[in-house]
Amino acid sequence: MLIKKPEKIPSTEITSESAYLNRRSFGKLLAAGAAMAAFPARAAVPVDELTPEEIVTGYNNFYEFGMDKSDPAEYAHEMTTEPWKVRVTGEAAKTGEFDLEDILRGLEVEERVYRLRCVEAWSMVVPWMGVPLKKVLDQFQPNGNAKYVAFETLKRPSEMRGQRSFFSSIDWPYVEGLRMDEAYHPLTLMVTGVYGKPLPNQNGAPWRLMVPWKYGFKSGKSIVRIHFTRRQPKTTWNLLAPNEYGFYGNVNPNVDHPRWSQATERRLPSSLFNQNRRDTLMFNGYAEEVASLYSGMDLARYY
Ligand SMILES: Nc1nc2c(c(=O)[nH]1)N[C@H]1C(S)=C(S)[C@@H](COP(=O)(O)O)O[C@H]1N2
Ligand SMILES: [Mo]
Repeated sequence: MLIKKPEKIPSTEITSESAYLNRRSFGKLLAAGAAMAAFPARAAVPVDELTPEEIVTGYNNFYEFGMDKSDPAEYAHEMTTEPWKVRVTGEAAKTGEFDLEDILRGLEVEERVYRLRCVEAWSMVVPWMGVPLKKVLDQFQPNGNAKYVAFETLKRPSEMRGQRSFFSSIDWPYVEGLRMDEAYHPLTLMVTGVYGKPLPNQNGAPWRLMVPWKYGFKSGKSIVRIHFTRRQPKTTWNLLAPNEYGFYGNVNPNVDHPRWSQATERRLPSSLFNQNRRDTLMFNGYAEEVASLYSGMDLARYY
């Protein structure tokens, strides 16, 4: 995303307010969506349609396997995902190395349909399967010094050809992080599947983060380390281009990327003739649920 400029953005199209998609049971989330739909900001409230599975699993960002959108689907099968160990470190009572199986044992997998908004100004609607991150983190009993949590992706150049690439300027492993209150928010999910199936490697098998109100780059894939820390962690894209990618990465139509507008997005499938462009919503449409996390913060400064 550092390398490729998105195409020019026409600013004319009037688009829609989105609502949660009612697929199966979302409990509280569905209730929140229904409440929002009852008081639409605009007249028409079309329900988001699911992005076709072949796009969700065929158009990916996973730089460990290359920079083209088709590279992850082509090469991610070279990554071994079994067994999968996760190292837990830092400010918590229970640290050490754990089998992913043991971490997930007994946790109920839910389906959550979320919009995914990439910082490159395209978006999808994806039926993820997963467990609330809170249920994962609680097991390790983070202590009072844990103000942030960092997530590290697998670093294994022998199986990840993008990590061997001369063209990559990323300092592997890929690291992302959240404030603890963001991590504990009920919308924040550890994803283990999509479209009712185990997560394909190109989407971050065997488990990846999904924080639906943030740009996609905040949701690291193929996580092997969880680190609780007192200090805001250094994160991959922020290190690479601090003026373009902040620590927060909250979806915000009012704060443009230095090289392009964030006011609108192309909802995939999108083509040259039908871009399927729509307005980008504050916090990707999840403001009702998450805006209070940032009250009093200057979001133009903490982008
Ligand atoms: N480890 C890792 N995680 C990553 C990325 C990456 O390159 N490496 N790309 C991010 C970006 S920019 C986006 S938009 C989403 C894309 O997720 P998807 O391919 O499952 O749609 O993954 C994010 N997680
Ligand atoms: Mo992205």
